[in-house]
Amino acid sequence: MRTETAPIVRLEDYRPSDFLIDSVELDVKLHPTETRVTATLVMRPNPTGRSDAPLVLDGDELNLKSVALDGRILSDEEFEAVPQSLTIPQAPRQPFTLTVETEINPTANTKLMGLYRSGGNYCTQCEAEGFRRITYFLDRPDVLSVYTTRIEADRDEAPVLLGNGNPVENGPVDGSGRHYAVWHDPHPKPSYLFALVGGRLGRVSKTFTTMSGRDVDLAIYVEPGKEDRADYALDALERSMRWDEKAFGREYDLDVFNIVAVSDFNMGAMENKGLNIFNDKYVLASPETATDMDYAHIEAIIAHEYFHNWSGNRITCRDWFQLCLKEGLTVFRDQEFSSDERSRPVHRIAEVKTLRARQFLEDSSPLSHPVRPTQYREINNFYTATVYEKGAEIVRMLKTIIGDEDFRRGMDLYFERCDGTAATVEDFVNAFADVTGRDLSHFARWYEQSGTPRVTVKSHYDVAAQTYRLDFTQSTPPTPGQAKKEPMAIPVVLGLVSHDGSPVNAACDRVNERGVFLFDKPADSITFTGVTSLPVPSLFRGFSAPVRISLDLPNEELLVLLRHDRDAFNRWQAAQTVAMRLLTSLSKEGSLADDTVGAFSSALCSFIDRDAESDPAFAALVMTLPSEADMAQEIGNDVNPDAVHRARTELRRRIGQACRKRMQHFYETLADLGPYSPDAASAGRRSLRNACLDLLTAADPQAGEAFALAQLDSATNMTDRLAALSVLTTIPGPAREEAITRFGERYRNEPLVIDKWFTLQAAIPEDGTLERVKGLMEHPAFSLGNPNRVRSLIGSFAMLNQVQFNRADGAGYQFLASIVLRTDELNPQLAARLLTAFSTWRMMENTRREHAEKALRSIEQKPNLSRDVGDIVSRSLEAGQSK
Ligand code: B3K
Ligand code: ZN
Repeated sequence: MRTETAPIVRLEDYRPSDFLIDSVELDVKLHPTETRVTATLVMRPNPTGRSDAPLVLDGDELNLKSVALDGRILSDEEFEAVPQSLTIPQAPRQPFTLTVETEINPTANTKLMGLYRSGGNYCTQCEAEGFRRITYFLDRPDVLSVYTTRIEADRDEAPVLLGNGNPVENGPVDGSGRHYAVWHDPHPKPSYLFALVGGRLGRVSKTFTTMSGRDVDLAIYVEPGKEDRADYALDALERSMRWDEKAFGREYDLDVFNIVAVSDFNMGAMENKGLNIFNDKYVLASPETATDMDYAHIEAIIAHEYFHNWSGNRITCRDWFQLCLKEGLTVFRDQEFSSDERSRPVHRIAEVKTLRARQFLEDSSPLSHPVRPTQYREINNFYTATVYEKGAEIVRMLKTIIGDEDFRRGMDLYFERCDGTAATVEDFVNAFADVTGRDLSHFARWYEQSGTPRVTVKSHYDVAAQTYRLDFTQSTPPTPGQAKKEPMAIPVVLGLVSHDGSPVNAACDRVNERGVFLFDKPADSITFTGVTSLPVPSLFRGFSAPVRISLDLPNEELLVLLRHDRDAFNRWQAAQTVAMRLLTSLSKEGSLADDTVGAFSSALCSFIDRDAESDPAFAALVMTLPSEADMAQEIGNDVNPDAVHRARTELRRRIGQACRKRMQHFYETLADLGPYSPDAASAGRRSLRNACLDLLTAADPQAGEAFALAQLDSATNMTDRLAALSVLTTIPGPAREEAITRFGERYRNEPLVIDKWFTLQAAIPEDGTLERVKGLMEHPAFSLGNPNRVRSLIGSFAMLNQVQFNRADGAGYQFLASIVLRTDELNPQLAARLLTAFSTWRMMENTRREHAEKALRSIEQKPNLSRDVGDIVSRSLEAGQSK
C-alpha cells in the first residue's frame, strides 16, 4: 500500500465495536503451506454499538474457504470477502454463530506476524494486528472472548502442541500419523493475546506453588539439546512470580505457564496468555555463550512478560492509543523487580542511560510523539521508547509524588476495579486520584504532551540571611503537531550537600518529608533557611523526572556531589555532567587545558580509591564516559561525528593515563578465579575489570592489546571473552584480525554468539567498516530474513557506529536505505525499525544532512512501500520539525 493511501487512525474517532464475540472455537490443522483454520464465533450485537451496522471482520492476506451463519453456508451474495475483510451486510440483531474457514501458508509468511515457521516449528505473533492473518475477526483489543483451541499436526513434524490457557485433552487422529491437542483459556482476552505453537522442542520445567497454595506447572520449551540453557530463565520466572505476589499482591491464574523460545522473532518476546513466545536471545544462556548483560536482559524480559499477565492481560487496553497503559506500567514493574533483585542505584543508572539514549533521542527527532499518541498510520511503529520507557517514568513520577503507600493502594484499586476489562489511561489515573483525593489532571498532561522538558536551575546563597534560594524555570521545545507547550508537573527530589560531606540542617516548606518539591509552573523559586555555609544542591535525585537539566554549578561543586552525595544516582550524574562538559568543549574547540582534565581525573582517581572496591558495578559506571551518541545529542545541531569521536578518544586516553596505576591494580586483582556466576555482585566485578581494560587500552594501546589477547585466551566466560575482543577491535592490525577470525570460527554454530561478533565488527569506527559489513552479509550465518541477524549486523552499524554510519560521503546512509528497501519486501516491521536510525539526521552538519535527506527521499520514492516504512519515512522527512 502506498503511504498516501494508508488511512490515519485517530483516538478521537474511537467508538465501541458494533458486535461482540463471546467465545471462539478455533480448529487449526497445521500444514507447512496449507494450514486450515476453522473459527466458530459465538457473537451478538454490542448494546453500546450502532444498531444498523453491517458486520465487518478484519483480515490480512486471507484466503476464505467458506462462511456459515448459525450452521447455514452463506451464498456469495450474502457476504463480501477480500483478503483484508469479510463483510456481512445483513448480520442478525440477536446472538448468532458464525463459522469461518480460511487457508493460510505459514511457510510463506516472512513478516513474522500471524502464523509462521521458525526453524521448522510453527508459532504465532498476533500483537498488534496479527490475528487477522489467521482468521477473519474483530481484531481489536476491546473485544474480549473465551478461546478454545484445537491444534492438529503431523506427529513427527510437531510432537509438541501448545495453546493458551489449560490443556484439556490430546490424542492421535486415527490412522493418519497426525495428532491433536485441545487447550481452553477461561479468561476472556483480546485476539492479540492468542498464541499457538507446534514443533519439535525440548523442555525444562518445575512446579510453582502460588500464595494461595495452588500448584502451577512452569515449562520452557527450546530447541532440543539446548535445555540446560533455559535454566536461568526458568529460575527468573519463578522469582518473578514470587515477587509479583509480594510487591503487588498479584497471583497467577492458570494451571500451567509455558514459554517457547523461537529464533525468528520481530521483537523481544510476547505475553500471550499462559503461552509466552520469546526471541531465543532472551531465554537461552550459558556462561560460554551469554554475557552478564544477556543474563540481566533475560531476567528482565521474563519478568516483563510474566507481569503482563496482570498489567496487560487481566486488564488490557481499550484501543491501541492506550498502549502505554500496559507497556509503560509493565516496564515500571520489571524495573522495580530488577532493582530489588540486583543493585537499585546501578539499575537506575542503567534505566536512565537507556531512557536518554533512546527516548530523549526520539523526543528530539521528527518521530517525537506523546506517551499516548493521538493518531497513527501503522500501530507497530508506536512500540517505541516513548511509550515504553517514558511511560514507565510517568508511573515512577506518580509514585514519587503520592508516596509508596498511596501508590500501592492505587494499584490495588486499579487491579480490582478494572480486572477483566479493556481500560484507558484515565481509568489508571483515576484509581490514584480516588485513593488520594488529589486532582491529578495536571499530572496527566505527561501522557498528552510530547517533547522533553528542559528545567533550568539557578542558585543564590545569601550569607547574611543564611538563606539559599533555587530558581526553577521550565520549557518544552515544540514537537510535531504540538507547537505550543504547557508547563508540566515535575517532581524534583532534592537535598543540599555540604562541601565536606557534613549534614546540612536547612529547612524549606516547599519540600515535603520525602524530599519532593513539585514544580508545576513555568517558573518557581524555593528558599531554604538556616543554611550556614554555601551548599551544593543535589537535584532530581534518582532522576526523579524525565527532563533535561541545566544547572549553573561549576565543575568543582559538581565533583563535591561525586564525593559526598548520599544519592548514588547523582554521584554518577555529577561525574557524567563534568565529563560531558569536557567532551563537548574538546569536540568543539579541539583541545582542553591540562588543568581541567587534571581536576576531573584526580576526582576520578580519589573516587576509585575510596569506592571502587566496595561497589565495583557502580565504579564501572562512573568511569564510563558518555557515549558518542550522548555527545551528539548534547551538542544538538551541526554535529560532526568525527570531531565527537576524536574528543572522546582523547579524553579516554588522558583519563586512562592519569588513573593508570589504579586501573592496572583492579585489572590484576579482580580476575575471576572461581566458577562463573551471573549474579549482580560477580557481574559488577567483571564490569569494573573490563572498564579498567578499556581505559588502560585507551592510554596505552600496546599494553592494552597484550592484556586483551591474554584475556581472550584465558577467559572462562563470554562476558570476559567478548570484552577482550571488543577492546581488540579498537586496535587495528593483524592481531585484531586474527582474533576476530578465531572467534568467528569457534562460535560458527552459535547464532546468538555470531550476532555479538557481527555487532563488534559493525561498530569498528574506521574507514573500511562499511565494506566489512557488506562482506559479513555474505557470511553463511547471515540472513536478511532473520531479525536478530539483521539487527546485530546492520542495526548495530547504523545505531552504534556514529562515525561510519554518518560518513561524510553519505555511503553509510545509502547502504542503510538499500537494506531497508530489500528488507521491506520480506519483513516491513524489521525494515521500519532499521529506518529509525535516520532519526538523528537533522542534527548533523550540512553535508551529512544533505546526504541523509537524499537517502530518505530515495526510500520515499520507491513504489509499493509497506505502511510501516512509508509511515516512518514520511514522518522523518516532514518539514518544520524542531529538535
Ligand atoms: N507486547 C509485546 C510487543 C508487541 C509488539 C508488536 N509489534 C512485547 C512486550 O512489550 O512485552
Ligand atoms: Zn510489554
